[in-house]
Amino acid sequence: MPELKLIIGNRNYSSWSLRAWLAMRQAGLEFREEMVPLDLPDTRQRLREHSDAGRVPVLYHGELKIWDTLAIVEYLAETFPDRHWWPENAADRAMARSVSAEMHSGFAALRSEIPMNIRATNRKVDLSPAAEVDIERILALWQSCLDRNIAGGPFLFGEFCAADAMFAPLVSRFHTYGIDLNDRLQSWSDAVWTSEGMVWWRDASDQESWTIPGEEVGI
Ligand SMILES: N[C@@H](CCC(=O)N[C@@H](CS)C(=O)NCC(=O)O)C(=O)O
Repeated sequence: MPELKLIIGNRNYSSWSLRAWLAMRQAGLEFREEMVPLDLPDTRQRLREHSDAGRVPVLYHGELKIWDTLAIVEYLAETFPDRHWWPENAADRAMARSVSAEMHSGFAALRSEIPMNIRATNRKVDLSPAAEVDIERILALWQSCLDRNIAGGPFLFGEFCAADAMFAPLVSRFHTYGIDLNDRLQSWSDAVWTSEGMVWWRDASDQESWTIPGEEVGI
């Protein structure tokens, strides 16, 4: 089997890198990684060496290159069907894909107003009405997944799946900016936050030396 290599950005700030990496890590795949630190003078050129889209993550599987997080997850789900990427049941799987796609394409206000900053805690930001609407929708999405009460674990669809990875950066954001969750959502959020892969990624974020001023928001 050809080697898997994932190109990622800084762990502390690159939310899309985290999603792909965590899905792969929690699925138990062996892969190498290469980091392209963001917001440096040569970042743009280095990203373009991997993809004309100029963004991370990018996955190499031997000679094959896949970019954009959902495409990476779906490629891996096809290529490694023995691993757990999506729920077993077709209706659950359809919902997991729907919430993941909504995350992938939505919540622009929230994403720009409270960037992922894993190391930061106790930040306060005055959110716009649009970001508040995003939060309401996200909470409702999570609740509707958990209300399905799927056995097998504490995650959105029981066992950890790609949908949990898609929302992992929001778990981090809600933690950083102190956004309250009800008990049920908090226990899911804690399960993601303390999952093996997330703990490893958080520890590695703590050791990074880069600071991106534009991503340091809140007081
Ligand atoms: N739709 C893309 C979004 C990827 C993306 O926006 N990645 C950011 C980092 S989280 C990036 O590469 N930014 C380029 C830069 O900051 O120069 C995906 O799902 O992978």
